[in-house]
Amino acid sequence: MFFPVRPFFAIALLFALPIATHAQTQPPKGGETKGQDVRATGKSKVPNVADNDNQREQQAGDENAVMTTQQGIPVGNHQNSLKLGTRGPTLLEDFQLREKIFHFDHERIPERVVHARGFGAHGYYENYESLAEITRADIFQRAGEKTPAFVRFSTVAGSAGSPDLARDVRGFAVKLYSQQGNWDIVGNNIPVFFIQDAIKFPDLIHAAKPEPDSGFPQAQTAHDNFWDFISLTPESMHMIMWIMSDRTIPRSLRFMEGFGVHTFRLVKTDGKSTFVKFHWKPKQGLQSVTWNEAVKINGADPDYHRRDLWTSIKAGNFPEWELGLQLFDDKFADQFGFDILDSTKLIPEELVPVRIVGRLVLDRTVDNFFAETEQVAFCTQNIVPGVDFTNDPLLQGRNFSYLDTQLKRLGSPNFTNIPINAPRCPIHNFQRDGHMTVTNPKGRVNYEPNSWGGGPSESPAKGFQSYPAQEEGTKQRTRSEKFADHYSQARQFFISQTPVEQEHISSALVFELSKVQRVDIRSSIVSHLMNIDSNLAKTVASGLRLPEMPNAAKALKATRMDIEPSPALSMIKNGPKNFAGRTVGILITDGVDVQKLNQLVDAIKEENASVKLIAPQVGGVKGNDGKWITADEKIGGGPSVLYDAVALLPSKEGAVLMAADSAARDFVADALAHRKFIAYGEFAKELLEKANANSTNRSQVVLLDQSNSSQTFITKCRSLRSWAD
Ligand code: HDE
Repeated sequence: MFFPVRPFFAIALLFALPIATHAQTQPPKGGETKGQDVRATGKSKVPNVADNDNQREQQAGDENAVMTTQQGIPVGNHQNSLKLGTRGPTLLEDFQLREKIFHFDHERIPERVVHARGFGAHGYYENYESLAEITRADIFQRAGEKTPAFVRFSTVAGSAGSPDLARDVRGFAVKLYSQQGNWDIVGNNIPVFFIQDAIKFPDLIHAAKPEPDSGFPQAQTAHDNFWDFISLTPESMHMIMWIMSDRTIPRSLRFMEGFGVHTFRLVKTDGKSTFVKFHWKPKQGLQSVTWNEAVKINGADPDYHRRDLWTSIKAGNFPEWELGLQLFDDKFADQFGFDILDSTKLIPEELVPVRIVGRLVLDRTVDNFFAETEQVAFCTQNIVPGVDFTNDPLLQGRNFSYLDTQLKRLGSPNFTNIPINAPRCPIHNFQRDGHMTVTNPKGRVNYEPNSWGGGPSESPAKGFQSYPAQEEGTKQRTRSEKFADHYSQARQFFISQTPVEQEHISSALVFELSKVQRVDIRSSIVSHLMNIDSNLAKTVASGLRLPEMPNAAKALKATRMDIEPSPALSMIKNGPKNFAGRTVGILITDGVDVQKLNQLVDAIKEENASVKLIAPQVGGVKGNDGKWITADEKIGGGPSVLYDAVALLPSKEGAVLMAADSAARDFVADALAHRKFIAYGEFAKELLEKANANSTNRSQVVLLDQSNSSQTFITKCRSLRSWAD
């Protein structure tokens, strides 16, 4: 039996040792790589294999526990079902077989109706300062206190097996296991939403999901039904600007912001309330990929985001976000031109600054994907004393939906007892029984009040108290006047972007609408764009070759042209200041200049970035010092779209081979087209020019001719992409 070494192990080796010392003169032999999955332990373990009935089977020994059935009965033979003779029919009495197949048949639970594809990790929230002057929420009382957290990131539209780089909003759901119960901030990586009222959510999702007759397209909004719904829902225009921007194709889950979206309340001990919007700001800085890259990443590595999060946590590069609060009072709310209860609007940071109050660190991967990531059940209704809802009609609807959906998915009201969902503080109540009860309450009392003198009772002082907001009005199905401006903030978002980002928005719109077959839907979207920015509308119309320019859509409220740009809304203006956490893919061949390679690797590691070595074969190459260097990927298996920057270090002979190899030429051509920084050794010039004429004259390309040129390359990499070329 051959257990291949996993890529993580190879990477771990690469970082554990400098290249020169780790190199050996011969390629590693197959036997040296034997072992079980080493991702978790880093240790390899050869199973206890014994001969049995002429078959090689694993048997219990010193290291392995005795296998049992679910009932605890020790298993004597796990390779064969019980048959009559060697070739006879299988016997119904084989309880082992029946139990195993029965369990397997029921391994799946319904996937989430939205946000089905997700990835989670454990960590903690650390509070920087006491916020007792704003809220009584326990986690905010003491500086330096850590609260355990679990975060699940997700896409929205695709099913559980869809690719990570779909153009889509990302879910950013945080469960905080506070001493006063679980608090879930179930947010997204975009601060606004498509619709203003929860009653439209099923329509939005039906329109976005695969069309009901054909069952496609999967994980894509580029189809008629989605854009038809959008063209008839002008309140979605602000969100459309965001989803057509690069925010919906993040480079990594580590490089995106998170937002609570709705306005909530923080309530302090004396009952005073402050409105709040929650922000998660990535310490790693913001970064996205281009659409062409996203499409190629989906083919090369559909698990790109989850693999990135998993490997960086395993490598000890724990991603961090700072929690920011936008705090404001009723006076601000009344004066603000938009309704703070309208989730299609944001409050510009220039108007209400974001106050940083703590950090969220993800430092532990899950042990089991199903038990934790799949079974985690977020509910917007999970709030703690000191936090409260507002009347945002979207939030009010969500508070029903999440509890309801968990029952469908997890099958029992006892889902709160599953370890990932269970609070980490004492639970005392009389909620009892039901499917899958795992608690075993003692005694006769199961109601309150009782005169037996047992059981918990309420505490007005310690317990949750709803903020006593004054409410009155006529029962009606209408929206507030203040929700009516659908275009002004869409415009503000667009004019806050750099020209490169604006170009990406218009290209995304052209791409998506080109997949829409009905010309009237394309034209209708352009008519909405006219209310946002006439140049954007014209660019999209000409990109679609619309037969004629439509009139601007009829607006409930005219777009405000006086709103200033908000620089905080641009990703490029808020990129990282360094290259930490990013990856350089280095193309090497036999005869690679080891000194140059080591210099480059050192400079990259100095920046807290990482390296992947790509070679003609995954087994590796022999350096110019005669020693062996193990590769992480084979050329073609590690296209440049998987890396943030690339380096080309073929030997003279290797360069000739690479220039004739289409995968190597694509490696370079893509890196050039995606404006990545490229370092190259003297022999790679021809390869670069084969991929794109005159490419060596571009400022994104750095010749590694002196010892400090590795540093020059890394310094350039800090701006992530060379948009100027
Ligand atoms: Fe959700 N949403 N949503 N949503 N949502 C769900 O709950 C819903 C909305 C968000 O990683 C579901 O457990 C309604 C806004 C995230 O497990 C469901 C409305 C925002 C996740 C549901 C919204 C979100 C969900 C599906 C309109 C950003 C994934 C499975 C009123 C602030 C959580 C589930 C995870 C999941 C309903 C709108 C974020 C059906 C009715 C706005 C991050 O309950």
